[in-house]
Amino acid sequence: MKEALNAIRQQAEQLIHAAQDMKEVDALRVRFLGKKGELTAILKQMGKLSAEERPVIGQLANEIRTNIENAIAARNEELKAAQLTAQLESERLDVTMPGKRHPLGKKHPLTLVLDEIKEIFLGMGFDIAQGPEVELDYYNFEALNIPKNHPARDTQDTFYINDNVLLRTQTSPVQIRVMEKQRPPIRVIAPGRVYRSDAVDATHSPLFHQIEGLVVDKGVTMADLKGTLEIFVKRLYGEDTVVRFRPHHFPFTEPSAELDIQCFACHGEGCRLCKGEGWIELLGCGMVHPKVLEICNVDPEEYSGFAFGMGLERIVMRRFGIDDLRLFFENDLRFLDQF
Ligand code: 2NL
Repeated sequence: MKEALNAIRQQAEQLIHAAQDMKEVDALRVRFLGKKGELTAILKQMGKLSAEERPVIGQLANEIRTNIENAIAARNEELKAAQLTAQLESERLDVTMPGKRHPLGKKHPLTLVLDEIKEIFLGMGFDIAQGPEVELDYYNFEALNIPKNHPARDTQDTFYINDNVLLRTQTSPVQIRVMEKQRPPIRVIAPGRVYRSDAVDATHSPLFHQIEGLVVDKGVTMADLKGTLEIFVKRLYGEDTVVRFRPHHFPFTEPSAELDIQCFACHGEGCRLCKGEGWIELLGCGMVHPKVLEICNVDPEEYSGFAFGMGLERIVMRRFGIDDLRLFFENDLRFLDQF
């Protein structure tokens, strides 16, 4: 029996030491120490022993049990440590590796310049107004004193959705809506997309951008118009910019004018940029027509106002030397990355 016990000890220790995971170790515990285990099986035969042999064998059996238990605990510790080491190894981070670069987008050139223009007018106390791009004929034309037979209404220029609904051809309807809703004093700019039924080429697009402005209050005069727009132009193009106002005609303003800036390339001499003119046309403006005020329920006897409008694309093209309008709308990253 002594030999049998020693054989169990030897085999158990060997197998436990060789076990590759804790499940295997547990199986060995059951095999040797369990209720139906090998050690128990031997102890069940203790009855056959003599009174002298019994305590000796009993002590040996207890010793072996303790030995096996210790071997199991030790092996489990080893396996746990090895598992932790392996896990740490597999999760190792190289903190010296270079970080992943996330490409940063850029603002679109139209947005860059529009942001500048908004900032200038916000600085002069203007609010920014917005309105629908799908408009009623009434707000786009009728309320602006553009009569039914006016060439600006020509279906060649306007995208009509039906007789009364169209894509706005200017942002003036936004300002008409402001006048309807808000009593003077009014100081707003209305930047946004506008639509004209034009064939696409280097200088035409069916979608482009306009910034219009409107000031209505008691005692607003042409001098306010000239002063405001001159400040705007000098902030946008530089303090030394030379400005001139030239008489013009719009159905919605009276009197009307166009504002030119002296060509910054040739200083008025005439060159390729200004097509020999010496001057570059920048915007249209005028005193709001009394009929337009009346239509919006603003009493022209009490109030007066000025308004202006400009196209964004041409301003941005001159700023960056862009010669083809289509570049703005193609979203070619080789173009957009340059700003
Ligand atoms: C241009 C000229 C202009 C206006 C727009 C306007 C708006 C209201 C009343 C009166 Cl609500 N006028 N807008 C006035 C003068 C000129 O735009 O050449 N735009 C590109």
